[in-house]
Amino acid sequence: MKDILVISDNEALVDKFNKLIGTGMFDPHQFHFSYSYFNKALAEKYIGDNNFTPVNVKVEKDEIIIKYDLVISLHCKQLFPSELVNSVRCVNVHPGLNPYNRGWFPQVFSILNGKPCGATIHEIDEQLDHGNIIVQKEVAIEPWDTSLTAYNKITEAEMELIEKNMLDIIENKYKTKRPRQEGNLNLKKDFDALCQIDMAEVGTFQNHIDRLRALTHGDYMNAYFLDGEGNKVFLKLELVPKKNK
Ligand code: 0FX
Repeated sequence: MKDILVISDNEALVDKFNKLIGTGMFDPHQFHFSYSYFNKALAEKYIGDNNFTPVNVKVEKDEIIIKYDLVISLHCKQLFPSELVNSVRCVNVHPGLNPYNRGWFPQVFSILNGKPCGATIHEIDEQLDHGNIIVQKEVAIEPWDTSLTAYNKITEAEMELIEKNMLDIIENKYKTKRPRQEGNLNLKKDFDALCQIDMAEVGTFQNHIDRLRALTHGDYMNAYFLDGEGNKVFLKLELVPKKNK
């Protein structure tokens, strides 16, 4: 039996993963779940839960290397140190279609730059969302998609990939392929910069609609402009597609 550490900062995905384990598809005793040591929301909710514990991958890498045969990052917000990725097989479930728009919130950037998006499961190397690809699925972005509707399709694709491929991943029975190019990388600071709207910016309606739908994601307050007194005014877009019969 292989001991597997799943590290995630995304509670919804952990719930879905646990439901899959509950179907009897995997041995539940193989898995231990952790979240990032700085994730206050999960710490408050799961304090005292022995199967969902905080972890600092840099500080605890030696213990992880000794204890586990496989580490799965299921949207873990820590960068794995080189020593860890070079000593244990580490696999990342990523909400983007590598190598396009690697890094932060891929669908936001795909709406803006038109690069493909989807879900990828890949081996982790020393760079962000960069290692050899195990499996991936493209998701179409429609002109009426917002960040949220695109993201929902992507997380569905991620679960589909997990369901179909996780047994082979656990057993190390898969072939990988190298990403066909380096692609591009976006960081949190790139997303933060997008959020401030310059009211004097000139562009087409297409540019402006794309910017606002890329920053529209449920209750998140992303896009804003500053009023005359320097206060932020947040905005989001509603798109209502009406199909011809
Ligand atoms: O867990 P996750 O879906 O993914 C993020 C990165 O995009 C991913 O590349 C990385 N591997 C992973 C560890 O972290 O992120 P999230 O749950 O913080 O956000 C989900 C979506 O919500 C995001 O794609 C866009 C939206 N969002 C999130 C925040 C925090 C916003 O629109 N505004 C926000 O401030």
